[in-house]
Amino acid sequence: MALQGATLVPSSLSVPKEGKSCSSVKQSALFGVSLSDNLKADFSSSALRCKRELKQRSGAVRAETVATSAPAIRQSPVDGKKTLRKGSVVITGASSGLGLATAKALAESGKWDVIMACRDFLKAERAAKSAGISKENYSIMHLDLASLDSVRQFVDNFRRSGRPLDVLICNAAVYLPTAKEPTFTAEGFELSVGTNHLGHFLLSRLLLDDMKKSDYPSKRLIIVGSITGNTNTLAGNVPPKANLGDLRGLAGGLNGLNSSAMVDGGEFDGAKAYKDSKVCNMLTMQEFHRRYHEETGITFASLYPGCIATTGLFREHIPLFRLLFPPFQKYITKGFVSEEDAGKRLAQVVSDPSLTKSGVYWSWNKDSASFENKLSQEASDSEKARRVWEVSEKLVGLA
Ligand code: LMG
Ligand code: NDP
Ligand code: PMR
Repeated sequence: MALQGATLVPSSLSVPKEGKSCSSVKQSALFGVSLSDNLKADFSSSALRCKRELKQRSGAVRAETVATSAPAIRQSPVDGKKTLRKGSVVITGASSGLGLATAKALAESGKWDVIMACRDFLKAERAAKSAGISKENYSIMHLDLASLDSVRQFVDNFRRSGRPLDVLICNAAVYLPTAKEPTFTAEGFELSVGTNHLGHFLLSRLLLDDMKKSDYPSKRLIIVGSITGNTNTLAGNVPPKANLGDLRGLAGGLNGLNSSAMVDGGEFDGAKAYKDSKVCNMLTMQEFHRRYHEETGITFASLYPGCIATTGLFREHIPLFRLLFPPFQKYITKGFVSEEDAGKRLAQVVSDPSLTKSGVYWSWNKDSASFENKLSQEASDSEKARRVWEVSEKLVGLA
């Protein structure tokens, strides 16, 4: 099918399960994939082409098991050499900042077909073009995480496209630090937690089935976290601090009417809502790991990519903040990282053979070396993770 890649890999190759059976070096070599031109040409980056594909394929491909149609590794009948197709990675919020930089890093590696899951198609197309991502390496699909209908529609469209799913990156986020009153998603959840956590929760729960079907050697589900949700750090102690409390607001539906718009049931605070949403993200990753890692072999991971002080995340902040924040992070905290470097970090979590450990929250030290970071007490509380999971399931209609 469309995604069949062709390259030379070691014939001693075996399919690793969570980095146990296949050595890093082998896997790294194995990922050195190049695609033949006719296969590259099959990958589209335009909306029209995407729609045409949908029309042509709808029905027929709907329930196709992608793993059988696009085996990750094939042995050539001619010379017996084993080949690995390109990986297929979905990145939410790839129209700017970290998501865009990661899309670029992965696309440029030549080893990935990048599906940019974005709410604004034209913006995403322009962003991909101006980042210089070449057409054959990406496509754009519509996804608005602030609408659970849109999430379901995305999953449906993705399945109809017949593509395999090897890696999912839950990256998109909104941050509303200056909002005085809460705003809401289509279903009436406070916008930050609704988008950053609940939208991704439904998306990843649904797409888990698709990932299970993929026979790609190293499948990964990555949820972007942050230092500011971790109160075991200086940054996590800048007020307002993250705190999910007893989840009474979340359990009430975050609707700001008969329940608080905040997870802990308190007064609305946009900056806190964002930090709370990141705690939910990091707890969800760990709960995924506990529930599904052994059964599926999927690597579940989160990360703090560094302070990318120049991204669109701060678009709602006051101009003075936007002016001072980058130099503050660069020269004072020294936590600053460029969008490009942050994209490379996230790309490592996607495909570096040494980062296959599941249940980990990755960070990078001053020399830009990755390490397993420690989460705050709340962000590593397994009982809270289970409750966030269960309450979220109800809110998104999975339970
Ligand atoms: C809240 O305010 C807002 O109310 C909320 O709406 C939301 O925006 C939220 O997190 C976002 O912020 C919080 C913040 C406002 O208040 C504080 O941070 C007060 C400080 C509380 C102290 C935190 C306790 C943790 C322990 C701290 C120990 C102190 C150490 C300080 C020393 C740091 C260095 C090691 O604050 C602001 O909005 C200020 C904006 C901060 C970013 C810019 C800071 C500018 C500093 C000057 C930079 C100059 C440029 C450098 C140029 C270098 C040239 C060589
Ligand atoms: P950006 O604002 O640059 O990127 C956020 C992306 O999310 C954009 O593409 C945006 O789309 C998309 N998005 C927002 N709402 C929705 C929605 N409803 N549906 C679909 N997509 C949506 O911010 P960053 O790149 O900084 O943030 C990316 C991730 O990195 C976030 O998870 C953030 O929490 C995390 N992070 C960022 C740090 C930083 O310092 N910047 C530090 C630590 C973590 P659009 O372009 O249409 O607005
Ligand atoms: Mg923070 C010591 C290091 C450090 C780091 C790594 C960050 C990251 N911040 C640090 C320190 C401080 N910050 C200090 C000392 C202050 C008080 C002056 C401070 C303030 C501050 C503000 C007002 N910082 C912020 C804000 C924001 O609005 C950002 C935020 O909280 O968004 C939720 C932010 C951030 N600081 C960071 C990072 C990574 C952010 C971006 C938020 C994120 O994505 O989590």
